Amino acid sequence: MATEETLVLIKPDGVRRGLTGQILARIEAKGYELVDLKKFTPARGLLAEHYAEHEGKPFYEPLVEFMMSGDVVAARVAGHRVIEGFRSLAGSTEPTTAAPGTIRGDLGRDWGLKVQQNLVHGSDSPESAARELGLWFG
Ligand code: IDP
Ligand code: MG
Repeated sequence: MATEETLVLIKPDGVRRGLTGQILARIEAKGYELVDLKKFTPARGLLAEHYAEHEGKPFYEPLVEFMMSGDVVAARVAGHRVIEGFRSLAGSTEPTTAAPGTIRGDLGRDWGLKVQQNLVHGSDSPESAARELGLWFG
């Protein structure tokens, strides 16, 4: 069986705050493999496809604007059960209540904005991972 892969994004807040290395180090320290990495400012079209499931929600436009506001680091990450494992490392969506010990719980906070700036994205299922890796890594 091929090793499972997931898409991790370090969002613009993580890159701007200089947390890229710390976040990637947590992934490596957990034992997952960084297969490929790229850094660029994503275009609206890519983000619209990536976040299609959220279209129409109140935070959708702020989310897209936020994600276009600077460079993102995209990582192809591999390992047995990495999809579930990275979601566990990341912590829950809302950084105020994300568990301490997680990326969002240790390094994130609520800034009182229309969208939660919560440092990272991780694919949430094998179907999402395949779709998102195709979008970001082609
Ligand atoms: P996830 O990143 O934990 O999987 P999703 O529900 O997929 O969370 O939402 C995508 C992103 O949209 C979140 O990471 C966060 O940045 C933002 N977001 C989600 N729900 C809300 C909300 O209720 N208010 C503000 N921002 C939100
Ligand atoms: Mg999600």
